[in-house]
Amino acid sequence: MKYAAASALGLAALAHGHAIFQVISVNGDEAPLLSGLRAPGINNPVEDVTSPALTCGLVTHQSTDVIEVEAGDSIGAWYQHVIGGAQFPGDPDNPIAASHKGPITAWLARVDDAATAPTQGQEWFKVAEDNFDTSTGTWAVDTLIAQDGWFYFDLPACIAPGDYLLRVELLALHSAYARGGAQFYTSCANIRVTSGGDFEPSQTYAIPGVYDASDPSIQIMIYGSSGKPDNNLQPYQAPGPRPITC
Ligand SMILES: [Cu+2]
Repeated sequence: MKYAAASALGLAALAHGHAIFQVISVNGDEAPLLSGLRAPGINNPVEDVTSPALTCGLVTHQSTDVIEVEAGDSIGAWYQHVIGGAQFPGDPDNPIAASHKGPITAWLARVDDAATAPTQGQEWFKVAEDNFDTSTGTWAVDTLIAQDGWFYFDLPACIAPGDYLLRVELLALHSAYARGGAQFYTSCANIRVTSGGDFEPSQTYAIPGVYDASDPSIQIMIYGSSGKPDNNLQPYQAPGPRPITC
């Protein structure tokens, strides 16, 4: 009986369907698993917007590899249910449970050396976001699932050469109707921009610090009058500033 109870608990834990950003790609070239990444080993979300873990997750995998990119490159961030991929063959919650609707955003912080820079105390600016398509009712997370766990964005062409931390945030809103119920899934990547423009951000943001738990993009009921997570087909924008424009 004791064993059976433990198994039932184990299955309940599997049902959460969380995810981890664990591989980066550049123009379709995939780096090895966890190469260049500061990533959590456990797929639990961060729900406290004041937690240091909001920055890059509760980091347990800390690569010192630096991924070389050029401004304008297509960057991919690969989310999977657990480190390495699916939790088991046929895992229906890989790359992430379909319930976990929400936006995905990408941020940069300029650093002296991406291999060794601390995640805390950096000055971040947003470079990309995918929110919600009101015409189709499609969230960024729906697109990620349709692309086998990949979120793609273009690194703006004006980004200046140098080292950066790249932060990717998947924000799951399925329980966000309650304060503190929004789920943040983030890792960061060490990148080196080898050619680009001369962009200098006019404004930067502390992470944590940029968000408030009561932000209407964070505490939000996404289930519309139909009962579906369609935000009543109203526009939605991820929390924080709009991405930079070149
Ligand atoms: Cu989850």
